Amino acid sequence: MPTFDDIADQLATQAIELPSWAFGNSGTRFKVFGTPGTPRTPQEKIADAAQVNRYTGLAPTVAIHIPWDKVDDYAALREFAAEQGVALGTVNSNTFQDDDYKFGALTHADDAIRRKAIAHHLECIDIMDATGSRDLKIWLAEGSNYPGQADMRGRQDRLQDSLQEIYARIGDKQRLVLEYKFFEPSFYHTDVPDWGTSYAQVSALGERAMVCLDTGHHAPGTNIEFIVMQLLRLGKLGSFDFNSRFYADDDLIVGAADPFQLFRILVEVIRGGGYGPDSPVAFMLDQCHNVEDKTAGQIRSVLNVQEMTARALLLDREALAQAQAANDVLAANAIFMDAFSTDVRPQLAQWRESRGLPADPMRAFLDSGYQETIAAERVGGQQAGWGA
Ligand code: AOS
Ligand code: ZN
Ligand code: ZN
Repeated sequence: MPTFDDIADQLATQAIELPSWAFGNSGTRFKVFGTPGTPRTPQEKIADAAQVNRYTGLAPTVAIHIPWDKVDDYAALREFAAEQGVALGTVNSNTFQDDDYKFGALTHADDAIRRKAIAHHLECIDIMDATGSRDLKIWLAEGSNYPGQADMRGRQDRLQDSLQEIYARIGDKQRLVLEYKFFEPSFYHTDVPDWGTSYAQVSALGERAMVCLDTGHHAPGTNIEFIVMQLLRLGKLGSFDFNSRFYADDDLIVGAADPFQLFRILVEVIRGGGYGPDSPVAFMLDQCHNVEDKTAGQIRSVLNVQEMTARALLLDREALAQAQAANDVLAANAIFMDAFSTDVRPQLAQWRESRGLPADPMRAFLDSGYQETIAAERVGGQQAGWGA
């Protein structure tokens, strides 16, 4: 098995993008609870995200969401982020909160509505130009609730037409990532329900169009690491939305519900060349903190990803390959489980200190008094956008 020293440098390149909406109040359709200190502006969300990076060194970028993070001057927002020590990352579009999109947006049969949805994405790309963002992330809430309600085939064709127009405006150094989700808010059919549909749609666009895999967007029991392997094999895994779940799209802290699944996913990411500074795979979080403090919740999340990455890097791949070749089922499984069962926390603490970071980032953040300060200063924090 490799030693911790063997993997230390690889850990140094880890970067996890935080979603601005994780810092806003969120909840379910039953209740959105307010948390003291919740940001009131995009700038305050970015300031909180910068705290996560300050104590962990793991989160150098913040994803924004349009219109939740709409401002007059995006170049100034970019400047503000830089002053806080972070950069603006992925721009997320939104076609799910407008009455016009009740029966679809990029798939709508009415051309005027489809054009409006395309125009929104072109505006997002203008924003990316100003913020210096690389990725446009598209998640579509479109679909139908009842058999017979919609012409699924026609919608698929219109989706491709719409994406072609959006992709034509994507710059040379920019990318389009298309997220899939098997249900919700539509319950009968969803227009981009699975990786295969996303793959088919983005493959028809070109090489700067990729798939976004949200770990909460699969049917229970789905072997997500298999999908990770396949998309990496096909060169089309663009990004992750990491979170964890017990039931559906719970958006809980990554690694909380099923740490072993996170480990298995990261093993395939590393195996397929999806980890490291030259990899095309963006690690992002897509989470909501409904009842816990948000900045601390984001710190817990990135630390969970780091811990599981370290364990996955420790996997003895040579020994595993030998056991696999010999069809030694139990030995192969034991090698796999040895890496998963390794407690890397003491070594990670030392590793952080050797790089000028607090050994215990959570403790350091809690001791800093930041949470108490924002709780006292900020009154009337913003809702993330969900659960209204
Ligand atoms: C929705 O279920 C998706 O996970 C989206 O990725 C995400 O939460 C949204 O794009 C935020 O705008
Ligand atoms: Zn997502
Ligand atoms: Zn989701």
